Amino acid sequence: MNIILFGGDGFCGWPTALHLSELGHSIVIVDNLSRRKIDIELQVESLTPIAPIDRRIETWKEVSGKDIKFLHFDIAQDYEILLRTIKEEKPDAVVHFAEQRAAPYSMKSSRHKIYTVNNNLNATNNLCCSIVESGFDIHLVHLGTMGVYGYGTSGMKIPEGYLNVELKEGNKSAEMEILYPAHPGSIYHMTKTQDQLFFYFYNKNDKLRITDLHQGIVWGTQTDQTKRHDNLINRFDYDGDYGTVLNRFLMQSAMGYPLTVHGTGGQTRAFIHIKDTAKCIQIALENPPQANERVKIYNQMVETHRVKDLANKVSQLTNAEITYLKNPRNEAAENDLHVKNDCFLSDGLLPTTLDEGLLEEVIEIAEKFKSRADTTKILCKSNWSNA
Ligand code: NAD
Ligand code: USQ
Repeated sequence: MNIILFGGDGFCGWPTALHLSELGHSIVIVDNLSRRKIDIELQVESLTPIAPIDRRIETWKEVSGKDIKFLHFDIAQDYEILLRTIKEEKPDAVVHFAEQRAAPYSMKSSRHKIYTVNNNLNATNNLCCSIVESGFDIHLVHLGTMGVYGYGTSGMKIPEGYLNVELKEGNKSAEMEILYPAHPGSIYHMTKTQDQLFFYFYNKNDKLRITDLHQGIVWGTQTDQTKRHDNLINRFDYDGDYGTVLNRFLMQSAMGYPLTVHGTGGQTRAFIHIKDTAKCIQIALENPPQANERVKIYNQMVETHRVKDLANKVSQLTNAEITYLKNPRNEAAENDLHVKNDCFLSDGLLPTTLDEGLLEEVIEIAEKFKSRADTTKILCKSNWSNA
């Protein structure tokens, strides 16, 4: 397939680009490198030393013999260039990673809220518009989030996107299929719930074929392809804005820094290894929705854990201390989470679990690169409310 990866220089996009390239697909990466610029704004760097995008691509050519094309532009702002790219590249499918993805960053200030909303909503709408305007039948695969469902205890297994409900008014009732009610917990997560409505509309109105992947928290760093050369290494965020919980705990344990559990640590979240992210996107690309099919939604996650259980697991492995900090977020202190993920399992995903991958991450990444860490950047300073 001809595939364009929007946001293909990022943490999920780069290993996915290499995975799909290795499988023989023709890959174009579009990225405005905003993630690298945010590192400069936050005065922090990936724990792993990431090469510039041109060097990444040259190195991939050397080790695999395969070409990846890179185009540098902003899909939220440069609509005409986006449309021209779609018309010239004639992709069979596009994968959309190109959003501001950190909840704490989206809650830092009004400026960060406005940037996140403008960037994410315009990126998604521009992409849908450009596919419609091109007139081509292109499968759009989007990286969404488990957070669209929210993190209250729902009392049921969260379905893959849709719910059948009965509407009642007096003695009248009607059955309906609806999107699972949206419960965003940050401005970032709110943009993902809005993305769902864009997809609902463009699918209904323009018959766009869309797959929306409701992904859990991604952990791990390397894949079989990114391990093939130091210049291909994936990014590893550990700072208080972009670092996600499990990767932060792994890095903190290597540094001898007490693990930073927010609140009671009773928050339950869904997790997936970066290798499985790439594999799931492959599966989604190989199983596109048919013409006239509604938006296909998969829950892209492997296992759920409470934050305090993760801290204990890492601590058992490394003897790290654990601290319980005042939670900077406005989120439920405790929640249960049960999620259906039958689609990927029935389509052949053989997932990597925490028990298999944790030690390798501590030794090969966190220990190896700990001297690059700036400990002043570890604590999460973005507060959900001014109180
Ligand atoms: P990332 O920030 O590392 O990568 C996103 C990439 O998109 C960056 O390279 C950035 O420069 C680019 N980008 C952003 N806005 C752009 C624009 N307007 N035009 C062109 N390029 C743009 O994030 P990631 O962790 O790779 O996440 C990718 C996607 O997966 C996001 O949409 C995110 O919401 C979703 N997701 C990530 C996780 C996770 O744990 N990392 C979990 C669930 C879902
Ligand atoms: N947490 C801690 N200590 C820390 C960091 C986080 O206890 O040092 C807690 C948070 O308070 C939260 C949980 O861990 O309860 C998860 O936080 P996170 O930063 O790992 O993940 P989150 O903000 O939800 O966002 C990440 C990605 C986002 C993706 C989302 C998937 O950054 O792009 O959409 O995971 S999900 O959470 O399933 O919605």
